[in-house]
Amino acid sequence: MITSPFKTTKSEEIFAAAQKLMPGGVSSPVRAFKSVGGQPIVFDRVQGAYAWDVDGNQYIDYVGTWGPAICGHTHPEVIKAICEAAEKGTSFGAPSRHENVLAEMVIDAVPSIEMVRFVNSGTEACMSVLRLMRAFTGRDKIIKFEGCYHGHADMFLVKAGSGVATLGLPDSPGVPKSTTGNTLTAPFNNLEAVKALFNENPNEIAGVILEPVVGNAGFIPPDGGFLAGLRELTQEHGALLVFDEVMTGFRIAYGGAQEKFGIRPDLTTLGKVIGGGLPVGAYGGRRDIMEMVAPSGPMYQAGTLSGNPLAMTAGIKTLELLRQPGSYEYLDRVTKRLSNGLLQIAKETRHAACGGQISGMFGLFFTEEPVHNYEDAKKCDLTKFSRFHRGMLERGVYLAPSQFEAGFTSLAHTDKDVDQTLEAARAVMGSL
Ligand code: HOZ
Repeated sequence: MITSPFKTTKSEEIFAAAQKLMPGGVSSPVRAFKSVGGQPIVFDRVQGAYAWDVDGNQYIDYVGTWGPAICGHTHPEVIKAICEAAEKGTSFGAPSRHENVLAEMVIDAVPSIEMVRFVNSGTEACMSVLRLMRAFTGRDKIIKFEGCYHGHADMFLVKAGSGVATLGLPDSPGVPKSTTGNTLTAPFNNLEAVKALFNENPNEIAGVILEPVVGNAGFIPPDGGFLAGLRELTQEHGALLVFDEVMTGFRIAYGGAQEKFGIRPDLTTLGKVIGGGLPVGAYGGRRDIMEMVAPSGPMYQAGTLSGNPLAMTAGIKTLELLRQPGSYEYLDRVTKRLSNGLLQIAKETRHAACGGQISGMFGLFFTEEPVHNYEDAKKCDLTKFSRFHRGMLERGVYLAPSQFEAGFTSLAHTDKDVDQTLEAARAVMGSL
């Protein structure tokens, strides 16, 4: 916790220099703190549940490098495995047995995955899966949901979440209308809207892609029956159901949202946790669909660093740690205490708020009404969130710098960390 006066002189110096070197001073937009104001904090190191900035401030970290750090940052066993693997080479560009091991672990864990292809990021996984959806069905149109984010490939930058929502950007310039013309959108949790799109576009829709629990418009779980309804509708119309489990995969359950909710999609995208903190993505699903991917089949997709031995090794060790009995029970218990505690404090300090958690993924909105979709999320009090964010930062709690991002805990977060976080929240909400 930060006890001495909060100083950020070095962060400011480094970020000022960064702004002359990189657009907005960052390598990815949300981390620039634009929507919450103030300067971003420049990190020096991370370990367990904590991050330290270049000025020496220590934070309880609820971003966890945006999800991958589910075992805690720099877990000694993950680091040891990476170092040992690095001795043998950092990139092969050839098959390695690490790929088999991680592929088997993914196939065993994720109910719908029979075959998997490794790529380098969630964006890459989603753009590849989209090509596969089209190749397999021979149809061009897809349905996505407002506020869901499937990476920054052109055809997904339509009413997207994450940084696009955070910065309040219209759909991005540079994306030709011809590229997004086949991307249809519906509000999350609205089956009627999806039905209408299927009826208006008979035999034209390749599939429906969604984050089964939205994490890129804040944390928004599916209403009862929504995922099952999508499964039925897609089957009825000969379309594919695709779960983007880049965030939820191995996070809300070892087998992801599809295990948690008992719904089997046709295809799934993964990222974040399966790379244990190194750059990885993956897509997988039914064998008959995956066999369309080159060189098995004609749908082309490739990558020099795909299946990278260091990333595979970090992923394998991370999944081994997660597989230990009690991991998900622990994540759920700690995160529930955090989430319930935040809601209780909001109530006591008379701030309208709603939120929740599933296992180690959580969210909090400052709003009167429940949040079922992106439109609801946009009605929340963004100014209050910014002030809350700043106050927490100054008290040593690092939250995602956007109302439109989920929070993440890890196996390294303790009850004491939660107590300290709630103590900080009480002080901040009391002063808003
Ligand atoms: N798209 C990431 C979270 N949804 C943000 C990544 C980053 O800014 O580092």
